[in-house]
Amino acid sequence: MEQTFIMIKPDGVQRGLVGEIIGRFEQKGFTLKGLKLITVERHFAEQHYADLSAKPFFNKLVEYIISGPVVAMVWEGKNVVVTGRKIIGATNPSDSAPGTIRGDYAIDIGRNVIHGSDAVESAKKEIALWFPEGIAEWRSSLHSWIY
Ligand code: RTP
Repeated sequence: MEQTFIMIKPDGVQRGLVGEIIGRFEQKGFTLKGLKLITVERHFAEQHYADLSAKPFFNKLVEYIISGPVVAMVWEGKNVVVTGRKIIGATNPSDSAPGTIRGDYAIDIGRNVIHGSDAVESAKKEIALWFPEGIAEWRSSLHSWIY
């Protein structure tokens, strides 16, 4: 079953949006497979965003991610990578549709509340980076009829 990596960024944690965000993924029908509150070091944030290291906003982005604890999660379900990105909304909150997380809770691209993997391959890499201890296997009996 497909998995994605979702991170509630420091502004989302500080604004008390953790419960709301988790609720949206739960209500959609996805399964929570990994969850932790963690403050990461500069080197780790740089590794997570390595693909963006040439961008002019890279340093600002890294400062933002290490500015406080984040909530790192693994969510599982059919097409969860693409659907997760839809639930999150466009990168720039000015373009995010109302009803999406960024559309409802963010204004500034530099404080856009949440990250979600952009492809199945990057999800695998990000899950391995953020959960080197592995993900415990469990399956809700309620979910057997959803897929
Ligand atoms: P994310 O990785 O956080 O889910 O975001 P994304 O795929 O939607 O967007 P991406 O282009 O990968 O950018 C990663 C994060 O960098 C910050 N950003 N700042 N012009 C700027 O100041 C700027 N552009 C991007 C955002 O926090 C974005 O989510």
